[in-house]
Amino acid sequence: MQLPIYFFGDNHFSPTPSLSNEHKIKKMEEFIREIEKSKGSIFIMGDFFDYYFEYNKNNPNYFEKIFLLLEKIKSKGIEIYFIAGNHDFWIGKEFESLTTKSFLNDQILFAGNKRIYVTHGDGILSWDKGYRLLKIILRSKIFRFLYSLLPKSIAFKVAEKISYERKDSHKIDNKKLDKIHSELIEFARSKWNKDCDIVIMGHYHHSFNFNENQKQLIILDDCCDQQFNYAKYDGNSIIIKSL
Ligand SMILES: [Mn+2]
Repeated sequence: MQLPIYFFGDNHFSPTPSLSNEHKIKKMEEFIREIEKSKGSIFIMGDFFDYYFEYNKNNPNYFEKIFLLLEKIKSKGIEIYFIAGNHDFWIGKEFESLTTKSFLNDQILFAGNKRIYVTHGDGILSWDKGYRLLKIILRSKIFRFLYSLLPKSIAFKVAEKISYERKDSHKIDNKKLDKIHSELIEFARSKWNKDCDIVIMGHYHHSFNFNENQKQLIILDDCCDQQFNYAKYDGNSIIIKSL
């Protein structure tokens, strides 16, 4: 994996055209201009798409513009890694071919002199039990096959509904936020104990950093239409930046 590595995610690019989508694309183009000289790799941390389902045949490509952006990045000699989020785990060969490598599960990176644990961040919390089961069902081959048989217009409506409800769950108060952070710190400690130095995740749509004994937990903020938040790892240390 080429250094530096740029981590970002939660762009939530929508399959339907919108002004917000156009702003996000502009922000991402700005990001590409920023990184093209230093080459390296990008690591997309999931929920890059708000909804993504790839059909084996007659796949409607809602994301032509986004695919062109990825091709542009690749053409500049930058590697592209992708880890699935809770909105975009139904990727297929077409999307994968645009990336250097795509992953459906958490990864440990050995790059530079740190070990980095990368996760989207969903399904970690103690009260996510029901969701963890749902996650297994939704990702199963059989569910995916049955879902692919639905008329595309209906499949799309179902997905829009799920997507909306999932996003709603991000509206939380401070007390809940503290509880979330303390659980994520516990999660990070379990990875630090297994020799990882940095645990990085997205999903929570806000920024949070925690250091302990030279180990780091980084929760990255999202890439919305106003701001493109990312982390740059040069092989020694990781810094949080935004455009
Ligand atoms: Mn997510």
